[in-house]
Amino acid sequence: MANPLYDTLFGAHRGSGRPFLYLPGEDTLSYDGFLDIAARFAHALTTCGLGPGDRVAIQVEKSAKALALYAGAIQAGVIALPLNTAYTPAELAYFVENSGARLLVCDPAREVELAAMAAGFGARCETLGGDGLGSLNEIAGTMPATFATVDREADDLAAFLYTSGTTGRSKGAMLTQANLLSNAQTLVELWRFTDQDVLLHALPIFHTHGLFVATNVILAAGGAMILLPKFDLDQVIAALPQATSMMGVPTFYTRLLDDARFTPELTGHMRLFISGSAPLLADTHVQFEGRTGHRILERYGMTETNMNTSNPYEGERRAGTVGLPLPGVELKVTDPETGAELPRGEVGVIEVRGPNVFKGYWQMPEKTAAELRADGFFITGDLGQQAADGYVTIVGRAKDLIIAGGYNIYPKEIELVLDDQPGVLESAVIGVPHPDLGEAVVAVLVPEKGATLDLAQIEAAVGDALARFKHPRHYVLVPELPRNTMGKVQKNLLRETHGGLFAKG
Ligand code: MLC
Ligand code: AMP
Repeated sequence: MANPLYDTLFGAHRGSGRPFLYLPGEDTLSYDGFLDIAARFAHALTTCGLGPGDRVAIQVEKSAKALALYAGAIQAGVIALPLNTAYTPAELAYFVENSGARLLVCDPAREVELAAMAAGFGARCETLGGDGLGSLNEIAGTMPATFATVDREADDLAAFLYTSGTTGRSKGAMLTQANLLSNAQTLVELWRFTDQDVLLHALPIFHTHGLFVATNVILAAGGAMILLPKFDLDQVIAALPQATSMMGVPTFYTRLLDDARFTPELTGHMRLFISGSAPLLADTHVQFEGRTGHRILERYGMTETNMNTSNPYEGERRAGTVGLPLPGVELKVTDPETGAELPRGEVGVIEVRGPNVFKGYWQMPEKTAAELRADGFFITGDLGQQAADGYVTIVGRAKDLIIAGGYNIYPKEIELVLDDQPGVLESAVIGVPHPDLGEAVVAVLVPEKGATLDLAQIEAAVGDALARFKHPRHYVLVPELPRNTMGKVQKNLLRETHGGLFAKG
């Protein structure tokens, strides 16, 4: 095949006459209509000077056109770099510079603040709004609806997804065509997706879950999606009767369970509910089954590896576990100190190897070497155990990471900003249990001797530097941080002390 990812996910549906996107309040978009738009975007990218292997940074609202831009990039052999719409200009500047993107596509409302930054890094800036309008759309609109698909090898890069790290510096995870394709095909089979499926899609499309799991799986199956701009309870409940399946982060399911309209009558026709990106409490799993009769299928993945494990479609969906390694994915649990494989049942770091595992971090060979072993095993940083019958349970994290509403937040990134503020001697950022988001960010600050902290100024500085979802929801002032004999801050003690901050009631 000339371009395995494009040909399989997109090109194969030319002439199928099937629907692809149901867009509430708008006309349904067929695969053919979608592929026409994608081809126009492929031309637009080429017209903007991008060729195979170049990067396009994309920070746009969720829409059919945004998905078509992703498809067009793959067709043109351009590496797509989707970015969270919450990122600040300061965060975006890092991504554009680090990736060497030749084009930044942003919302028309942000063009003024971003164009000069992009130009500073030699990148062009074009726009695409949530309504599908913008300068890139205007260029695309003048282009033909067919495009000669650019040849790509399975090992060529298809996308970069930036993921923060424990050092506070984001890394571009390089994903190949084969990474994305193999995972989508495995999941279609495992989860029994067909062209009769209609997936309720309320996730953002700038992360693995919404783009490479939800969208790619539906594309590989030739099914359709109800594309909602975001998770909105009323819209989700209104759309459920037309759907056969849904994917979401645990917050989606706890919010649905909190709503009296979420009944067995509303969900009786559904084939499948899937959860991932953050731990689904066993209690939520049980409550969900009690309410709807459906057992949520929980799976486990990450940016660098796409999906690693899943509970079975048929067979036991075991609450509190993330199921079994996917076909073709090897999983082992190792000693965090020595890297030696541990016997089944023991807790250690989860490592995975398979066609799903990324190629490394963009231009960061030392960081790649620290996490991706020479033998191909990726060290996930998640702590877990595998039972004798193969089921994997995640029990914690070796990495200092907070997951709020399915978004990863690395404390170091926030601590670096806080430590820079006037009067702050040092800081420790922790995640504490939160009834809606799973975890919420709390900043523990130690003022310099005699200093009075100006929290409004600190919040403003955090606001300039970091996306809203990373902002501490609460600040605590303490005279000193608890440390162990090695001088390391004992965040577990801070979590114990402040764990009840957001308790219900
Ligand atoms: C929004 N806010 C968040 C937040 N989402 N804060 C912390 N964590 C989040 N996840 C902020 C908003 O900016 C807003 O700020 C305030 O919280 C209230 O917003 P909201 O309207 O209540 O939030 P909502 O828009 O409903 O979003 C919550 C959410 C959303 C859970 C629906 O965050 C979401 O769709 N999450 C999915 C993330 C995801 O797709 N993760 C997959 C990563 S891939 P203000 O200004 O109002 O105070 C991955 C691999 C894998 O992990 O395995 O899948
Ligand atoms: P990201 O790097 O944003 O893709 O996030 C990946 C991380 O999310 C993993 O390393 C896990 O810590 C977490 N994660 C994903 N799925 C699950 C799950 N089902 N249960 C617990 N944690 C999960």
